[in-house]
Amino acid sequence: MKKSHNVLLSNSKDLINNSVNSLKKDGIVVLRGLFQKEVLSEIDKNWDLNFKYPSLSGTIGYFRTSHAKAVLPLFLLGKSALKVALEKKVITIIESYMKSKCTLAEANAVWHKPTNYVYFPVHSDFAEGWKKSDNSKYELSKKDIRSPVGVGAILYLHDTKAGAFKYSLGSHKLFSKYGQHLKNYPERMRETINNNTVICTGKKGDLILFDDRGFHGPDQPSKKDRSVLLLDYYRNKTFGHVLVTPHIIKITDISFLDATQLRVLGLGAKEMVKREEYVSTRFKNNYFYKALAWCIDNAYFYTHVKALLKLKLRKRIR
Ligand SMILES: O=C(O)CCC(=O)C(=O)O
Ligand SMILES: [Fe+2]
Repeated sequence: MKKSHNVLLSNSKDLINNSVNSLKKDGIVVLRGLFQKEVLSEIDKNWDLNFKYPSLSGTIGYFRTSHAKAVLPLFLLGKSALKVALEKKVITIIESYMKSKCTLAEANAVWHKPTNYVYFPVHSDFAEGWKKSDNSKYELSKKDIRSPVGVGAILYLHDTKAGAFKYSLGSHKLFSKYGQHLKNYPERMRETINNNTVICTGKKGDLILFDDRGFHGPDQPSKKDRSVLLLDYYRNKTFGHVLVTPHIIKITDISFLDATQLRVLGLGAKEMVKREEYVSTRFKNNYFYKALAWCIDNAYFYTHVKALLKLKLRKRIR
C-alpha cells in the first residue's frame, strides 16, 4: 500500500483547478494551510468542552453511538466549525467538480477510540439503488451514479498517522459497479482497489476532499485516538436541495454567512431523514437507555423528599 498522496498548499497557484483535476483523476485531494490557527484553536477549545462527558438531560456533551465512536452535531463547536464547512474555496472546488450546486448534507465532529479490530471497513458511500433510509424517496439510478453525487471532507484536528483516512486512487471511476461493499467485488478488482489505496497521513488542519463513490475508510485497526470533522456535500442536480437531516446551529453564529453559504448550509432545503431517526440518536436503542432515563428522571428525588418532609413537619408544628 502506498503511504501518501500529493498535498496542495492553500497558497499554491491555481488551487481551484488543481484540486478539481486531482478529484477527477484520483478522486481525492488534500488541502493544507486553508484554515487560520485561530479557527483551529477555537475548534479545539470547544471540542474539549463538548467531548468531556456524554450529553445527559441537556448537559453539554457528545452522543455515544458505538463503543469506539462518539459524535457531536458539528456546529455545536461554534462559528469556527461553520468557517471550515462553508469555506468559499472549498465550495467552489466541490461545485466545479460536481458541475452543480451542492448542499452540505451531513456534518459531524467524530471521536474514535483505538480498537484491535476493524469496525469501519473500506467502502463506497454510494451505488446504484442507494437510499439514505428505507422510506426515503431519493434513490440513485444507474445514470445518477456516473456523476459525482457526493463529496466527503475530513478535517484532521491533530497530526494524524494511526487511523488516518485511506482512499483507493481512481476507484471512483468504477461507479460502484458491484455495490458499496468491497467483499462483493471480483478478486482481481479487489486486488487493484487495494493496490491503489493510499493512507493519507497528515497534519493538523489538513482538509481531505474525496469523491464518495471511491473506496475509502479509516485505516484500522488503529492504536490511537482520532479526532476529525466529517462532512458530506451532496449534488443538487442529482438530489435537489436536500440534506440528510437539518443541522443544529446556534443562531448567534451565522451572521457572517453570505447567501451562497446559507444555501449550502441548507437554508430552505428538504430533509431525507427526520432528526429522531438520524444515526446520532441511536442510543435510544441501547440496552441501558431506559435504565439511564429512569435514573435521570429520578435524580432530583432527594430534594423532592426533603420538600415533603418539610411540609409534614410544618403541619405538625401548626
Ligand atoms: O472516518 C473516516 O475516515 C471515513 C468516514 C467515512 O467513510 C464515512 O463516514 O462514510
Ligand atoms: Fe464513507
